[in-house]
Amino acid sequence: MNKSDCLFCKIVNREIPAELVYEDERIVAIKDINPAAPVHILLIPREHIVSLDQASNENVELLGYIQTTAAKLARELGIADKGYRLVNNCGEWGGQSVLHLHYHLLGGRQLAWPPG
Ligand code: D5M
Repeated sequence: MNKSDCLFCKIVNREIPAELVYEDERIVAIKDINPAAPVHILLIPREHIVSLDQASNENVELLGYIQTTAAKLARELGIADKGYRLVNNCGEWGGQSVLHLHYHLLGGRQLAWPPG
């Protein structure tokens, strides 16, 4: 799949509507269309990186920025005090269905471990 066929590139470029929670020059955050928790946000870099497996040391700052922004959003959304989870699904066995790197921010209920 190339960038022009990528669902999250289309969301980032506002070609497909999504419930935007946050955006800046590097990332957008949207509500997951199929929420697995009361709060379920996707943090998506504007840059098309297929997966964490495809990320390189050039992306280190971006990856850190996604994490600190997730923490900021968690606090703003009121899930930080009780706790939350930040998840990256990588590849087929990791459960990745959209081949554009993204992180799931999940919270608002007690989360189970280990995941399925
Ligand atoms: O996560 C991909 C996630 O993307 C999955 O939880 C559903 C969500 N998704 C799919 N299409 C949309 C749209 N159009 N808006 C919002 N959320 C969407 P993965 O880790 O790749 O399985």
